[in-house]
Amino acid sequence: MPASERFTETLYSAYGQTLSVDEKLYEERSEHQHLLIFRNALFGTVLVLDGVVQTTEKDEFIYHEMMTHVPLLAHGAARRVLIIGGGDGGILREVCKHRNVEHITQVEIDPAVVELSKQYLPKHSNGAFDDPRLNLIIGDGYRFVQETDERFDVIISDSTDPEGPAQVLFSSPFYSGCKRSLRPGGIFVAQNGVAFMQTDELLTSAQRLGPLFADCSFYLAAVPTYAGGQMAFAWASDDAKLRQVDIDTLVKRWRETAIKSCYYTPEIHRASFALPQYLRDLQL
Ligand code: AG3
Repeated sequence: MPASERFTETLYSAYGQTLSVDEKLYEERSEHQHLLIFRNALFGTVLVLDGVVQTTEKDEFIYHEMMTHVPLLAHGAARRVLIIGGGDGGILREVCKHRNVEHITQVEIDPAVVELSKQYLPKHSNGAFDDPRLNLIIGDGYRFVQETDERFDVIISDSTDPEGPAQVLFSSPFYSGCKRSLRPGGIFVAQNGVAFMQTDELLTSAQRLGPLFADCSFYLAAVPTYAGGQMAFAWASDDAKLRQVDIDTLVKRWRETAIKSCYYTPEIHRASFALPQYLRDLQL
C-alpha cells in the first residue's frame, strides 16, 4: 500500500482531519456499522467507525482515564459500574483498576468491535474482558437501561457520535433509563462530542438531562484525535456536591486506589469542570 494513502474523517461537512494510512489492517461493514482499522505512524493503531476516529493507541489514555476516574473518584465508593458501548475495552480496563468495584456490566451492541479490538488493539482491554467481575452483554444499551433490574453507582456511556446507531444514546428516554438504573448517589457520564465543533450537542444533552437530574454539567479534556479542541463529557447526578469534591478528598481517594495514570490527576479532575465563557453563556 503506498504511504500516500490517506483517511479523512467525515464527521463535519466543512472540516476534516486527515491521517496517513500507513498500513491498512482491516475493513468491513458489520451488521451495525462500517469498521476500519489501520496503522498510522504518529498515533499507532487507529479504529474508525462509520468514518469517525474512535480511538488510537497513542492518545486513548486521555479519554478513557477521564471518563472513568472522574466519576469513580467523585463517587468515592462505587461498587457497581455500567458501561454502555465501549467495545474496544479501554473504559473497562480503567474501571477494572478500581479494586473496590465489585461488579461491572458492559452492554455493547456490536460484537465485531469487541473481537477486532482484542485482536488489533489488545492494550485497550489489556485482558480486562476476562475479569471475573465483568458481565459482558452483546445487546442494545438503550433497551438495557429501560428493562434492567440492576442498579449501578456509576454509568459510563462510551458511544459513537449521535448520528447513526448511537443517536438513541443521546435521547431523553435513554437518559431517564440511566436515571432509573442508578442507585442513590449515582453518577452518569457520557461522551458528548467536541465542545467547540458540536456545541449544539452539548445544548441538546443539557436540555434533556436537566429535567431528570438535580445537577448536570460537562467536564472537558483535549484528546488530539477528537480534533477541534476539548472533548466534552456530560455529567449528571442528583447531588451537586459530587461535582465539587474538594482536592484533599480527591488526593486521598486517588492515593488509596494506588492506580498509576498517564493523564488523570486530582488537580486535573477539579480543573476539568471549569467551562469556558462561551459554554457558560449557553447556561448548560
Ligand atoms: N467514542 C467516542 C468517539 C467520539 C468521536 N467524536 C468526535 N471526534 N467528535 C470513543 C470510543 C473509545 N472507547
